[in-house]
Amino acid sequence: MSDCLFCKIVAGDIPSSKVYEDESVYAFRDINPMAPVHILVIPKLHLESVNAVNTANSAVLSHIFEVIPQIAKSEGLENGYRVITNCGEDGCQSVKHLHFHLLGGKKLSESLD
Ligand code: DGP
Repeated sequence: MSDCLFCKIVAGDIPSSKVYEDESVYAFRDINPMAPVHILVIPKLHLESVNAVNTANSAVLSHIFEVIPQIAKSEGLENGYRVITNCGEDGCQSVKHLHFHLLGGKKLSESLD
């Protein structure tokens, strides 16, 4: 989508600190890190949120969850990590392109709200 920030990052039109890329997935460091390691893992395909996942596009989701442990390992997160996706207004989703926050590198808060 031409006006989507993360589509522009995937296209290289906006610079990012790339951590991983393959044919369908892109991962880069969050501009406002909430933990020592804070990476955004996204499908290259523009999906607005988890609400846009369906049987026609869900293969990229399983692939993302194959990739996340590889990234976690390469980032040294042997002691664990957290994966979060925010959805919609109440979920405080600010960028309307499906993304998974990969957080780690410290003992994270038990609170999820
Ligand atoms: P969310 O609130 O779940 O929609 O998270 C969006 C995240 O995207 C937020 O943690 C900050 C990050 N972000 C926003 N703009 C940019 C950007 O231009 N570059 C990078 N690397 N991250 C961004």
